[in-house]
Amino acid sequence: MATIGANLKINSDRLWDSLMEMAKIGPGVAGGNNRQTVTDEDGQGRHLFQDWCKAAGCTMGLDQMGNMFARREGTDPDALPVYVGSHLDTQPTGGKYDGVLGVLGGLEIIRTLNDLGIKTKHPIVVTNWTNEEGTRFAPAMLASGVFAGMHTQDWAYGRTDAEGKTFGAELERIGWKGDEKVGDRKMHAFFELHIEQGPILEAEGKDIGVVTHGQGLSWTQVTVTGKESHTGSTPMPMRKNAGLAMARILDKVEEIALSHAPHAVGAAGHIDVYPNSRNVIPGKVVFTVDLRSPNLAVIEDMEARLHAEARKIVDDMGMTVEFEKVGGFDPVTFDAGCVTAVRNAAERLGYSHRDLISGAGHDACWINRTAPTAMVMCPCVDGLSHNEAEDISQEWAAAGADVLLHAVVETAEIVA
Ligand code: HGY
Ligand code: MN
Ligand code: MN
Repeated sequence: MATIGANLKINSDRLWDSLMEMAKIGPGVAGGNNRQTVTDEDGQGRHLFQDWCKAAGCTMGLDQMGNMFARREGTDPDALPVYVGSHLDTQPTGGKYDGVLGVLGGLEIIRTLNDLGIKTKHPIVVTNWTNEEGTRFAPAMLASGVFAGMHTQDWAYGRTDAEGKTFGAELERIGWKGDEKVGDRKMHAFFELHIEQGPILEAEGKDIGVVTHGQGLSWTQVTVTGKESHTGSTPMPMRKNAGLAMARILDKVEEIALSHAPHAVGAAGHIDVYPNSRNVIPGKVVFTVDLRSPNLAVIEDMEARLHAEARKIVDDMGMTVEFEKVGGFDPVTFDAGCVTAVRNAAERLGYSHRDLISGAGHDACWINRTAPTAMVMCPCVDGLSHNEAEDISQEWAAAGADVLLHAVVETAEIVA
C-alpha cells in the first residue's frame, strides 16, 4: 500500500463553497437552515447532493428508507467499501453545518481523489442517512437505526409528525423512497465527520476531536392529564393544572441530571400544551424528556427517578400520567482501529487534537453496531448547535475534512 503524505489535503474553498450552496436550500429565518426530513426542501437538498456525486463520477444507490449511497469504485470490486457520511436533514432552527459537513466532507474526499488520480483498493461510498435529527419524526437517527436493525421498517414508516403525516408517506411523496433493501450493504468501515456541538475543542484550542465514545440517550414521552377549566373563574384549590404538573416534573428533571454532574444532562425540548388557549387551564400536556450520560447505569437511574418523581407529583395533584419510551441508545465505544486511524491522521497532518466523548447522538452510533466505526469532530463557535447561529471557521472545516480524508484513504488502502 502506498504511503499517505502529509501534503494530501482536500480543497478547502471547494468544500466551503459546497457548504454555502447547500445552505441556500431550506433557509431558516436567522441565517441557518430549516430543511427538515422528507420535506420538499430535503428533497431539493438530496437532488443537489446527487447531482454533485454524479458529476464526481459516482454511481448512486437509494434504499427503502431514503438512505443515499454514492459509490466511487476501488481497484478490487469485491473488497467491502469504506463508507463515509452523515445527514442533510436539519432541525427547524438548525445550523448550516450539523450533519451537512459530514456528507459534503465525504464528497470532498471523492473530488480530491479524482483530482489527484488516486486509487484505493476498497471502494468508497458517501452516505446521506435519512432523518438523523428525529425532530419531525421521532426518534433521532431513524434510518440508520433501521439499517442497523434497531427498528423495523414498518415501525419507522408509521412514525407520525405533528400534523399526523407518516414518515413512509412523506418519503414516498418527495420521491426519495428507493428499492434497495435496508441494511444489506456490508461495510469495511464507516467514518463520520461532525461539528462537536459542544464547547470543549474551541475552549482548549484544539483543531480535532478524536471521538472514542458517544454518550447514551433516552427519550421518554410523558403525557399528563388534568382538567381544562376557566383560568378566571376556577378557584385555585379546584384546578387540575397539567401545565403546573409539567413544570414541577421538569424542575425535578433538572435536579436529577445535576445529581449526576458533571456528565449527565436532562431537559425537555418538545412540549405540547392542550388546548393551548390563553384563558383555559391546560387539561393535557405531552412532552419528551431527553436524558443522556456516558454511563448506562446513570441513564437507567435517571429514567427510574423520572418515573417515580413524575408519578408522585401527578398523584399528589389528583391527575394521571403516562410514559412512552420514544427513543434511545446505549453509550457507544467506537472501534479502536478506526479511532487510531483518525488519531494518526491528525498527527500526520500536524493538527492539534484530543480524545472526546460525543455529547450528541449521530448515525455513527448505530452504524457502529454493524461495522468498525469512528468519528472526527471539529470545533464550533461557543459550542453552539441546534441554533441558527451555529458557526464554524473554514479552517476548522478543512482540518476536519483533511483528517477524514486520511482516515478513509488509509482504511481503503491507497493503491496509486
Ligand atoms: O439528538 C441528537 O443528539 C442529534 O443531534 N440528533
Ligand atoms: Mn447531526
Ligand atoms: Mn443535530
